[in-house]
Amino acid sequence: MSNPLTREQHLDLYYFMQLNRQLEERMVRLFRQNKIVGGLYSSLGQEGVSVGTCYALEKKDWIAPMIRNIGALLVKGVPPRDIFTQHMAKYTSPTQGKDGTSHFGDLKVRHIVSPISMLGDLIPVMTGVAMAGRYLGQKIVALTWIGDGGSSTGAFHEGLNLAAQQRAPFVLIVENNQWAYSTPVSRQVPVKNLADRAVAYGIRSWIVDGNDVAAVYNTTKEAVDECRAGRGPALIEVKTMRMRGHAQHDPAEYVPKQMFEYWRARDPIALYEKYLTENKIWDAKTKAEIDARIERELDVEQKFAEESPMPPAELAEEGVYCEGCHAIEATWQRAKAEVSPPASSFEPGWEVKDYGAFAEVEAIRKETAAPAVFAPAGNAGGNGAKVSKPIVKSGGKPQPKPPARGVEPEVPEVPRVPFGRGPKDKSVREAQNPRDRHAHQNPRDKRGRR
Ligand SMILES: Cc1ncc(C[n+]2csc(CCOP(=O)(O)OP(=O)(O)O)c2C)c(N)n1
Ligand SMILES: [Mg+2]
Repeated sequence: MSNPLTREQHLDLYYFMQLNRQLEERMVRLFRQNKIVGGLYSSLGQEGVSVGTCYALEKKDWIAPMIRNIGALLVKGVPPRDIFTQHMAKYTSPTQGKDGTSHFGDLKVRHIVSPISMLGDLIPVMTGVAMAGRYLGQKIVALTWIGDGGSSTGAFHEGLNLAAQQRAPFVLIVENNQWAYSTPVSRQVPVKNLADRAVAYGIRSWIVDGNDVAAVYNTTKEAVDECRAGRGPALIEVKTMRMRGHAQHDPAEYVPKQMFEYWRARDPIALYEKYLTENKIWDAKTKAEIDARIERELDVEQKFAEESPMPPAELAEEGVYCEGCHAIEATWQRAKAEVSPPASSFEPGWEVKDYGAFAEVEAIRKETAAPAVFAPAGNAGGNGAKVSKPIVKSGGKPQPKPPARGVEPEVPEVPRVPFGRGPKDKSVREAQNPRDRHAHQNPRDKRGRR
């Protein structure tokens, strides 16, 4: 893990990951005490993703977090009390108790667009933010996250195509945490690497070990720099694991135990602690000081939230629609004349160099030696476009190579299990042992029930 981070920055990454984890652990306790009103989603095991990606941004840049990105909110400077009060629906929360999870933003100071629950919709929205920033001359980058499940929505593909076509300074982090509710990635996507989808949009992509915070930071920094230099957008797939169920109500009994064990041994905070120690970036005393600071800060923030009042009943009628409470104004960082006629005027007319001819396609195919989509059956392949394969990053550790395009990836068979069912459930037993199912279906089989 060689990177240009200073000691302070290294310690910052630890502070934010640990703050993220401790804050969420406290919220789990509050949930069990019935003090959390809304849904509670865990980012246990994914702290390195939220923190490492957001830490690569500048203050002026924009984010739009999803449910497992509390770490990014903390890096952006959102105080833990906002997260506590928001989940407890307190009057002192950013939404004054109108929302029970993380649907809040900060358009003025921290540049945070509120989450949108419809998965994928933040992609076109943040593409718009990126394009608007460029238009206004702000030199900003916009970044959002999407899950493996969310990457199968129409909005994902429409948004990414728009971003690619507009060369928007937009970074998309695809959080491949292996599960979408109870559905494993292999059951909803026929490719192993979600980063491979970037090829379809002609944009650059990376694959990174999401549990290696320094690698996540470095890769995102590279992608952000590319976007700021006008070479966006960029897609980064982070490989990680959702270490809890979808939300508090879900015990995740459908996840194979060995899979949890595998990823538990790759806990991002434990790995980073080891890295800091081995590289002599800290010692036991520094760690104890940071941990104590987190404890102190969270004590104060939680107390504030618990002692805060619930909203007055009358508030339910107010603030449903914006009645002039939000003034949305553009912050111009360039002369408007640059983007107004006559400077912005151009001669109408379109040039299509090869007239879209087949001959040109064949020439590209010969040049790249890549099989084209119109190849005979049994010779599956790409479209001949010159787009590089994802760059695989893991902080110096060897990573399995992504399968060559057109090659069937090895996807492990995972039994299909209905959402929320555990290993003792009939449907799970049947999925794992098909003979049980026949036993039920065959009325002549003595073990079967009629
Ligand atoms: C368009 C859309 N479809 C379905 C849902 C319901 N939903 C909420 S979270 C979720 C699973 C998301 O899985 P993934 O994208 O992998 O994110 P993760 O929960 O693993 O972070 C689904 C299906 C939704 N919010 N929006
Ligand atoms: Mg997922």
